Amino acid sequence: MIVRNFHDLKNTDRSVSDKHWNSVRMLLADDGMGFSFHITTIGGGTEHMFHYKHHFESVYCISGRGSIEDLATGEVHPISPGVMYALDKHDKHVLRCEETLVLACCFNPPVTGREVHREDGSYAPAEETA
Ligand code: 9YT
Repeated sequence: MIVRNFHDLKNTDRSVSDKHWNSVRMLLADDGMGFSFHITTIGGGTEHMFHYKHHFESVYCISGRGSIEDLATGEVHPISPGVMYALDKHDKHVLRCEETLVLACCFNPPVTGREVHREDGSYAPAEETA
C-alpha cells in the first residue's frame, strides 16, 4: 500500500512548477500503478494550450473556476468544483483559469516526473522519458 500526504510532497522533487502552474505528483510511473496521479494548481487569469498526444488524461476540479475549449469543435465547457473532463481522444484544448484551479489529474500511461510541456502542448511519450 502507498500512503502519501500532499503537504509532505509539496516540498520534494515530486512538486514540479512552471510559470503559471504547480503539479504535485502523488503517483508516478515507478509506483507501478499504470497511471500517474497529480494535484495540479493553475493560477487565475492564465490560459494554456495543452495537447497530450501520447497520454489519456482525466481531470477533476476540486476548487476554482475556469473553462476548457475543445479546439477540434470550438465547444467551451465551464469548469467548477465537481466537474470532470476526460481527454479520451487526446483532445487538443485550451484551459482558461478565471480563479485559481486546483485539479486532480490522472495520466495513462503514467508520467515519469520529468516531463515538461513541449512546444506543441504535449508531454513526450513514455518510451522517451523512461
Ligand atoms: C490540467 C492538466 O492538464 N493537468 C496536467 C498537467 C500538469 N501540468 C501536470 O500535472 O503535469
